[in-house]
Amino acid sequence: MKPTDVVPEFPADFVWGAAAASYQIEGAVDEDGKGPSDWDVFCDKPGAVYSGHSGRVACDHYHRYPEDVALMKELGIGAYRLSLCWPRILPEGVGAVNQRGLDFYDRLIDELLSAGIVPWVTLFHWDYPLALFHRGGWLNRDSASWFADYAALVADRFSDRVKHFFTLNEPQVFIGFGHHEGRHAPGLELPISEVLLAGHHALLGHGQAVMALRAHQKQELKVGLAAVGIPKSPASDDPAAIEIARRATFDVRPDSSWNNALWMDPVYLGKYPEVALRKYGGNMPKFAASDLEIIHQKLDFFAVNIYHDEIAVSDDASPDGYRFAPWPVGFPHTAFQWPMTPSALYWGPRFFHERYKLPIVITENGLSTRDWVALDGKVHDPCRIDFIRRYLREFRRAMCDGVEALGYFHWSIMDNFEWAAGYRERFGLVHVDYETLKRTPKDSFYYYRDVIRSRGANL
Ligand code: IFM
Repeated sequence: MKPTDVVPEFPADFVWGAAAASYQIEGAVDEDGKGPSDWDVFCDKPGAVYSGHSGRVACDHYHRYPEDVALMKELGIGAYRLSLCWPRILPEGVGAVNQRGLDFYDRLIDELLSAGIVPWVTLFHWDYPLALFHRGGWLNRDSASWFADYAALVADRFSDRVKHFFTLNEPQVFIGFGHHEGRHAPGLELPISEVLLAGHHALLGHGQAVMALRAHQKQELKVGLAAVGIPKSPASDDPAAIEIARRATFDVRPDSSWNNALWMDPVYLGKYPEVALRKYGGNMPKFAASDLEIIHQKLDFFAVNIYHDEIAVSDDASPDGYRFAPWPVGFPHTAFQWPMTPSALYWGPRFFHERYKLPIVITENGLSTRDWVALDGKVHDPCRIDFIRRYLREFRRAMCDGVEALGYFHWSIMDNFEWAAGYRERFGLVHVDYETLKRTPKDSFYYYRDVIRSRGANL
């Protein structure tokens, strides 16, 4: 696919944003009454996290948020996607409320609003209350109600000032990595039937949380769920190739929770995909039909985190009729070894919009690079500039081809704790020196600032 040569401006009301998540930047893991999360203990497990890193201090955003919000203001973003640390607010996950935790988010939200930045709040971005893990976590069906009670509390406290909410971030990852592959907290390696059960409860929690948010809203809220989307792109513009890619995008792999439709269809269409029922067979959880009614709440946008795609090509020898093309030798990859595939921001929005018929918000997109502060005191990250340019041109092309899109959040506003990869992977527009905690805007920060200012005319 060739990017379009002329990229028109993005609409005036397009939301330009950047994102981060509580455990990845806040630090202060045992301050002001916060309870422990599963990530706090997972990081203590030898070998679980690169070089024994943890989110104990992270970017110290908990104390330095005024400086970070000032940087966001300088960047010119209209919105910042943050997450709330559930055990900071409810140390045991349910029950007693930690006032000082709520106060922190009050301060942060007010600081954002006074800088003219709209907070888009994710309820759960992986730091799960340890006390609830001890009660079975997402494997316990009650987890859905625990999550909904937390959502109600959040709406009571913040929805006078926060209008945009996401329930879950990337269920594929906290269920897949966390409960199947053991690579993330809580570090479980369960059989697929248990994994699907935990996933079902998480989706039920999403549905109940949407209901709770709306029941407790102080203004009309806009609510979504931020799943990972790994689109499968066609190898050419040939309609048959596009059809293979479309089918592959919504296919499921029987031994893994890493797919799109398993998570998206129940939420947006009110049913598990037929292909999931067929391929998972008896491993699918048993549940009452009313569960799907709860999961299938009306949402205001289709939020999706897209980093790369895979190229699906026809293959008569495969039972599914396709396979993924290998990347050619020397194909560009990020520091994390993720392929650099701008077409993901064309085909992802196109296929997801076609199937789910909601306006698209890209809630995460970005890359890790090996950045450092150069002798001139600056951080030169030409790869990130090129990445942003290429991906946003493709997103704009999808919009030109009829995809309704509301916004784009770059991941991430600043370098941060990249889960099992610790601080090795730098995803930020702002460099963080983890010894001194000094922030240095990278070259890409200024490039993205100009993208925002020009509404994409400089892409
Ligand atoms: O850092 C993560 C984020 O927490 C969830 N989405 C992907 C990012 C990069 O791996």
